[in-house]
Amino acid sequence: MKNIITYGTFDLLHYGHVELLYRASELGTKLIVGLSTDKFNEEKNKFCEIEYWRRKRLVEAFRFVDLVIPEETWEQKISDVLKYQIDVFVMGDDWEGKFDFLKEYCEVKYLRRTKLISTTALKSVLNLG
Ligand code: C2G
Repeated sequence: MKNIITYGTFDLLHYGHVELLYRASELGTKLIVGLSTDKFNEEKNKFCEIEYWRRKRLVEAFRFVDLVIPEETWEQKISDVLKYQIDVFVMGDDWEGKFDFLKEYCEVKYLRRTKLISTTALKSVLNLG
């Protein structure tokens, strides 16, 4: 078994998110996703269009996602890595270097971000502000 974990909001789920999740899943045998709760998004100063339970249902729908857990704090990553015996922590490279402290516990990989798509761009197209 090779356990992978990644984290995100996955608001207005789009193919950039799917590419990241799929590529992360290809790195191992089990993919766990830490999904930012609505409350944590407020802490991240990130206004989220889609509420947590709907985002959870969407992310859980992918056959290559094995488990979705709530992401409630910045600090939970080390305990998650230990609790779920994570081998590889994965994030898009817009986070390059930000989670290198986890190298003490597992491999850390930053995958190329998918160009020309973002939740922000979708919001402006959908006039969501
Ligand atoms: N992503 C991507 N390509 C895009 C958009 C997003 O590869 N065009 C990746 C991001 O790099 C991230 C993941 O998809 O790894 C989820 O993106 P967000 O939902 O925007 O995640 P964010 O709000 O940055 O939350 O503790 C970490 C945070 O929870 C990350």
